[in-house]
Amino acid sequence: EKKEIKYGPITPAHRTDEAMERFRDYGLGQFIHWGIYAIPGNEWEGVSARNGAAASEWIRSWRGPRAPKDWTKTYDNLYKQFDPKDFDAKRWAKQAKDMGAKYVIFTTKHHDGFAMWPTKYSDYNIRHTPYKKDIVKEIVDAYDAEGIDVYLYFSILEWNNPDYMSSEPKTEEEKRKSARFLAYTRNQLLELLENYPSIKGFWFDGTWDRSWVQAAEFTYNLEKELRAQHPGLIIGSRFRNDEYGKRHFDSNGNLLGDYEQGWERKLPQDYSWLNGNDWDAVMTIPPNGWGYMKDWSGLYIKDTNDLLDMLMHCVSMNGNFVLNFGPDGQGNMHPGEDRLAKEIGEWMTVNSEAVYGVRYIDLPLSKYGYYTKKESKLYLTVFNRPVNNRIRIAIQKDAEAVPVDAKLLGDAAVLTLTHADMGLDRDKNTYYDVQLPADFKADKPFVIKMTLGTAKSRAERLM
Ligand code: H79
Repeated sequence: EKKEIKYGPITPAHRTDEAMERFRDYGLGQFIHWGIYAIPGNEWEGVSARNGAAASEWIRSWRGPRAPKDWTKTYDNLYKQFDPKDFDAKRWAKQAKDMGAKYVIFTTKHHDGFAMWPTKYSDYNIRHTPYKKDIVKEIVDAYDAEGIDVYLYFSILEWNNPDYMSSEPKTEEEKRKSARFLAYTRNQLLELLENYPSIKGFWFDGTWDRSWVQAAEFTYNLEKELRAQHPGLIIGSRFRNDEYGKRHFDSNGNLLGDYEQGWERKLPQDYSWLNGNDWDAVMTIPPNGWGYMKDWSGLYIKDTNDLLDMLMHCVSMNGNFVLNFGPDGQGNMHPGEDRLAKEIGEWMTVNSEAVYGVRYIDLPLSKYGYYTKKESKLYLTVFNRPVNNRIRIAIQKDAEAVPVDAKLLGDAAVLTLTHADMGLDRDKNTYYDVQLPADFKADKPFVIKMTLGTAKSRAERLM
């Protein structure tokens, strides 16, 4: 039964305007978590704030065994040391470009409340650090210049703001505080749009507390206001909830905002879970930890093949894969991040055709890798190469389009493609076998590119 909802979605499901089509084509994005948490780098006095899956941007809250006695005060004064001598936004933008990222999401303000732009609405901002300059502007300008779309990460919650509360305001005093905090948040968001008009969207966070959830009318109106000020603006599903407190999706199950933000450090396993919605998945390189972590030792660090697997998993289901970087307090990426960015970029140079602008294709799942599709081209990115070098493509018997030729990306040679009708599920499917040359060497995943045509056009080609 459909519920009457006052504060449901403002934009239609599956927007078809140019800005949204662009979002849909990105494939790969970069996330950057940078703030004053980069200074401790997940440690107090050389000791990790949390063993195992530590999130370094949470150090103010998670404390750790060697935190100073007044650690929150120590933390709130770190901005006085923030002076990243090596920071060069152009260098980061160039690196992102070389990696193949089509968009970047940059932290303007995390849960600690520190603003990386010189906001008029709080003194706790970059202007009052020794660095002084507007970091958000430097990022926006540098990435714009590389043709990489910019999205701003913005956390609503603020640990150090006396006006912020996590619970629902009850007393008159609390209601005044809450109203002040909402007005402040509105001011900051409008300020970001005014200062950085070239940005394409927002990635919201920290919206789970009751103080925000109870403000459904306010947040609904604010979303309208943001959209009115910035046509084409793309907003994720974490921004707000309906009047029943339903977050991400309203009480009728409709997506709130333009893309689903539910995939943080995890990926959907089944295409049907996504309900046709646009989405992104954001991923850390260590198990957890978005801000700079000095010490990666003892943690499982994802390697290039892990990340490419996740990238193809996402794009094969119409999602964008956003890989996080946590630069240090001087403005340098972690050396491990530099290496991964380079390796992903090298792979993308040959294979990005299977990543950008591709769509899901309804084929029986392949045990070799992931399918993507663009117009009449079908791609299979192979992660698991069979010992007989024969890659079997199963296609539904009633499919209108079948592979009519095959080659490898980065290699001009035509591969042998044979039709076979003797597979295990042959009542439903028919099969096309691509034969890899026995002397073909690959130490990375590789992409088989096929043209889709009618079975008849295939027969004619073979004549
Ligand atoms: O910025 C990175 C993390 O610091 C941030 N999001 C990424 C992009 C992040 N903040 N919190 N979390 C991730 C996880 C939070 C989980 C919880 Fe809750 C918040 C547990 C309790 C409060 C939300 C509400 C999830 C469960 C209840």
